[in-house]
Amino acid sequence: MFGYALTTGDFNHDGGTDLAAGAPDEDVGAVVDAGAVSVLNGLTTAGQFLTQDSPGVGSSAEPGDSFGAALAAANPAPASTAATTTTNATAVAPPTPGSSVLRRH
Ligand SMILES: [Ca+2]
Ligand SMILES: [Ca+2]
Repeated sequence: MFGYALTTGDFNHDGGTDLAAGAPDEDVGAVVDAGAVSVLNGLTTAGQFLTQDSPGVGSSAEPGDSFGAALAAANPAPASTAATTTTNATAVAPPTPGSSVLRRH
């Protein structure tokens, strides 16, 4: 279910607000209900498709993970940002089951 959870933030620091949309019942390959998060850039047509298999997410896609069921945006000051991947938005360790935090860097 695309858009089950939504959050916004300027994840790539380009000045435009971006939209993150969770799809917790998305299958990742053969992994049922692993979940995924799509990040839509507000200024360009570029986007990202994140699953728990994506670099920097810190887990792997497993059945029933429901990644993207809840989303929160974290926008730390650039100087304090710890970039762990080359992607613009990184979903980090979920504070609660099924949730995820998108952190810009
Ligand atoms: Ca942006
Ligand atoms: Ca997992």
